[in-house]
Amino acid sequence: MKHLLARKAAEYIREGSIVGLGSGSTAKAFIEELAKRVREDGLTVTLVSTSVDSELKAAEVGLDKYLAPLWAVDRIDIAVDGADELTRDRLFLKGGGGAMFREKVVDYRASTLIIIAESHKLVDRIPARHPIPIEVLPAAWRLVADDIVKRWGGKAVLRVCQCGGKLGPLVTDNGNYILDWAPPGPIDPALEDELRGIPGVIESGIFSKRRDAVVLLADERGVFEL
Ligand code: ABF
Repeated sequence: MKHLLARKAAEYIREGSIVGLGSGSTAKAFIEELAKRVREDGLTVTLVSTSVDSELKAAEVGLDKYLAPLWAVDRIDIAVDGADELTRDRLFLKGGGGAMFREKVVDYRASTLIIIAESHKLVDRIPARHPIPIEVLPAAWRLVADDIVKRWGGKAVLRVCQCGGKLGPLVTDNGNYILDWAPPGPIDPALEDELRGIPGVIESGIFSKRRDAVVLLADERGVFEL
């Protein structure tokens, strides 16, 4: 299903486009399908990535010569990214894989944003099944977690990983930590800005400002646009 979605999204890419590469397994499928289009249709593109992981994927499938650092481009024509949860009115929850900060930098600037997701990720309210990821300054994680829980309730925990054989905080591509916050109920989209108002918060996985995104979903019957 991820490849069906990825193939459909790859059809949107035009010659000469500056393309934002999302992160996660669905975005990686897109990178593979884009590589096929570049190979088979002789397409020339410029690629900016939202994570080291996606950059490595692009290099692995032969797209390395098209990669550019973010600072080298003056626009992003189209970005293709995944999501952990999404609603019909295009509120997205992202960051399960930890890359939401650069995803937001790229996705919010793209002239066209395409979100590709399997249909089970469509939910009535956010969050439904996942906590809300919040990227924080490492030194401030405890204070930020306390502030959030005091103000809105729920539970906020530091994301840890078994990295290099040692259990410790997960460090993002930007050198920060992530809090996973389970609020007591559904969130208001205004929370995206309110969270950013807390000193020490860098960015969250709440994406409420791309109501114009093209959303492609897939189930066993195929791909359809939301
Ligand atoms: C990315 O896609 C992340 O923000 C999100 O966590 C993820 C979804 O991953 P997957 O496609 O592997 O389900 O954009």
